[in-house]
Order: sequence, then structure tokens, then C-alpha cells
Amino acid sequence: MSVASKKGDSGKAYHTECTGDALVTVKAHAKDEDITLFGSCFCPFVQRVWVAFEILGISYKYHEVDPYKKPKELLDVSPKGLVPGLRFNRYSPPRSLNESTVIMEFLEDLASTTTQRSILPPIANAYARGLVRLQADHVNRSLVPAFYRYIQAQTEEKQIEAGREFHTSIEGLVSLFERAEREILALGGTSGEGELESLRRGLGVWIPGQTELSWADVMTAPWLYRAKIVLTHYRGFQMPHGERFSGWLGRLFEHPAFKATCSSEQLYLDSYERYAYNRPNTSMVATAINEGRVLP
Ligand SMILES: N[C@@H](CCC(=O)N[C@@H](CS)C(=O)NCC(=O)O)C(=O)O
Repeated sequence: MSVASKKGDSGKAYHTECTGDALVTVKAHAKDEDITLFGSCFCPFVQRVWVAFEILGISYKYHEVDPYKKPKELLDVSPKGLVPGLRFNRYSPPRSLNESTVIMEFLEDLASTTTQRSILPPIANAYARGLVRLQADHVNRSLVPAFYRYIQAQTEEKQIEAGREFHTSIEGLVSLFERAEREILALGGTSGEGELESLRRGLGVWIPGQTELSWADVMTAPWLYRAKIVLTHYRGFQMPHGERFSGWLGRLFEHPAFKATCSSEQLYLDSYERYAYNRPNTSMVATAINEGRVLP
């Protein structure tokens, strides 16, 4: 039996302009800067980079593009025409970077010599940084593809299987958070309260009382936010309960930099309908999922 019968597909199109808090942020970043962020309002890969810009305090101009129409200006910064892309306007011809995780690394490096901000644990603790990067690796290789498999699954059987996979992936992330907390904070070995506090900060809002997002928090928040809105609506998904987990999600979604990049719920519901009914030619990500290939 098909749960998401094609009959239910109302044919909504993806949005092409931010709404809500994100639109306020777009307007505040409309003037020319050295760096232009090419983004699309619905895109979670863009949102992670956008949040990093906000937290790290790096100046940028936000430029909305339609990655499905692949305008030349986007292809010039991102060879496959995928958002996000960065253009560095001070160079002639301009330089560019694409790939959300690469851009995140770039922003972290840039901030270390400019704004002096960071979303990783202190460099003196290479192991803590490694554990946080392990969390982010899990997000990219497990949680993100599981999200798309779930939203694109059409039969009841496939939806149940993909829902389990998505839950298992979230549990895997939580285990990695617990491991970092145990090995970095609980086992001691720090030189004092100052070092302990900066390590706590680097482990992000999983740690109760922390208010700053970590590298892994930023990497994962856009998909969990879409899961809460879109998977709940189209798949009857329920977030894991548990006080600790809910506390983490609350701190994640309420973080000012995250909220500042969120559009209204309706924008996500409309923009993901094509994934929920697995419409042909939805996106390169959707095609890769359907063909069992790695994401572009
Ligand atoms: N691996 C890329 C993926 C980016 C991506 O897939 N972006 C989507 C929007 S959410 C896109 O540009 N899609 C255009 C297309 O599928 O043609 C990254 O991490 O930046």
C-alpha cells in the first residue's frame, strides 16, 4: 500500500525567497562585501554555512539563486551548480569555493586569523577536536542520507525501514556526543577550570548550560529542523523523546544564529513536497538516493 499516494501531491513548487527571520537576515546582508554567499532559502547545506558565517562573525553578502536553473554566476563558483558557493570578490578574476563542509573549514580557518572566533574545541586539545569531527562525519555519511531516504520512501514498508534507519542514525550521533562528554569532560586531565570551560564550549549545546553551537551542532541542525517540520508532516515522524535529547534540540533551534537563518515552516513544507512524493527530477541529491549512489 502506498502511504504517500501520488494523489496527495498538490504540486507545490520550492520557494525562491527566504521568509520570516531568514528574510530579515538576508536584508541585513544585501550590500556588497568581499565574500558573496550563493544560497537557496530551503537548502540545509546552505543553512549550515550561513549559521557558521553568523557565529564566526565573518562579513558576507547573501545572494539567493535557484540551483535547479543553474545560472552562470552559480556555475562560475560551483562546478555542479550546487549551493552553497562562495565568491571572493576582491580577486580578478574572482576566486570561489563550494561544498558546504569545505566552506565550513574555510570559515573556521579565516575566523582564526580575523575575528578570533571558533566553533571547534581549542586547538591545544587535538583529541577533543577529533571527536567533534567524528560527530560531524557521522552526520554527513549517515544522518543526511538517511533523511533523504526517509522523505523519498514511497511504500509503507520502505517508510518504516527508512524511519528506523533515521532513528538509528540519530542514536548514533547521541552515542558520539556521550562519548565526547565522557572522554573529554568526565575523565579529567584538564589543567584547570578555564580549559575545562573552553572544552565544554567546544562540545556545544549537547552539554547542559552551554549556549554556543559546536561544529557538529551546526553541521546537523538544518536536517533535524527539517525533520521536525517536514518528516513529521509527511511521514508521521516523531523525534526521540528523552529530557536530554529534547534539551539539546531546544538549545539548538533557539540559538540566535540558527533562528536568524530559518524561514517560516510553510516554506519548508512547500519546498519538500516534491521530495515527499519523490517527483522525477527533484534534485541531484534525490536522484542519487533513488539510484543508490553517494550524494553529490
Ligand atoms: N555536497 C554539496 C551538496 C549541496 C546540494 O546538494 N545543494 C542542493 C540544494 S539543497 C542543490 O544545489 N541542488 C541543485 C540540484 O540538485 O541541481 C554540499 O555539501 O554543499
